[in-house]
Amino acid sequence: MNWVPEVASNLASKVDAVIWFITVISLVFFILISIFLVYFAIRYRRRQENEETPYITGSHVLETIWTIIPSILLIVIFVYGFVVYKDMRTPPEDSLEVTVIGRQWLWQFKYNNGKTTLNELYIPEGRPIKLVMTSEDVLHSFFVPAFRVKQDLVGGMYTYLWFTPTKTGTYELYCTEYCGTGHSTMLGKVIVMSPQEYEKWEKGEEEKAVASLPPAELGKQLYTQRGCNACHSIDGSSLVGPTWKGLYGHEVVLQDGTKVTADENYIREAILEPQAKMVKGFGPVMPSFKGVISDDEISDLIAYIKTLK
Ligand code: HEC
Ligand SMILES: [Cu+2]
Repeated sequence: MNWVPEVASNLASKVDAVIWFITVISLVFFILISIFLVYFAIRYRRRQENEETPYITGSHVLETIWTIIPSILLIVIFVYGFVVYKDMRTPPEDSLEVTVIGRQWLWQFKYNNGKTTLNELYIPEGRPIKLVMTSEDVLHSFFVPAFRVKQDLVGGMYTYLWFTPTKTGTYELYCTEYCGTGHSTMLGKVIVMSPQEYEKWEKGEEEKAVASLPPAELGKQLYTQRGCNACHSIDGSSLVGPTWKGLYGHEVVLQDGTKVTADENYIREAILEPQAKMVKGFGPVMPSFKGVISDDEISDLIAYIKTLK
């Protein structure tokens, strides 16, 4: 049985240690107090009619003991927690910085090499990572259980957190601040790569390997990678945005009542300037993907949408 999530950062075991420390102390006292409670209830129960409770004036020794021991324990808990907290709030000087932008309802990551990714954070193993975070709209909260880090993203200011990933792999990223209709789909992945793999990724060498897939397949991957799935279904149901099922080649009714046929150019414009033509019955919540999604990727997405009849 897993009591706590996987341990995949340098901070994770420290946080776990504090939690176990507090949990064990609490358990010991809980059991001790429960045993005495039951024992005393039986031992000093009323045995006969008219039995009078004795008048007890107290014991200085006992009172001193049960004041001082818990006080010391609480101070130890505080100091231990504070030391770990201080560590978690102090990123090393040589941290690799990534900018995180939260918006309804996706995660955007910006790297020093100019790359931008959506809903997928790429980082190397074994290096301290500092995330500098902000929100474009409401409060969001960045939470990766395997790293034991959680921090709010607040509009108009920067917050940060840091950790050193200690294991390669893919880890779940959650938004843990209720941020509107799409909150539950505001999920992401943290991809921890070996330093060699990361170097390749930074230079963009791995993209060629993927490009051998057919466009519609690539588009299908982009649908989740770029976070379109947070708002668009492919099965005909309406989420925050209209479904993509049967979109291509059909007429779309716009807010002003006019109709347009959803062809390649319509879809392209919808991605780059979502508010240029508003679909009837939907709000202006789709973020522009200008500068985030390349022309190639738009073509792949269109190819994918074409397959959704
Ligand atoms: C935050 C929610 C949200 C996300 C994320 C989102 N969209 Fe949208 N999208 C909408 C909404 C709402 C509309 C309808 C209003 C409008 O036209 O802007 C829409 C409309 C569209 C349309 C026109 C659909 C139609 O039925 O006419 C296309 C095409 C589209 N989006 C593509 C994308 C692609 C591609 C992505 C991912 C790269 C994406 N969207 C991500 C909310 C979203
Ligand atoms: Cu959120």
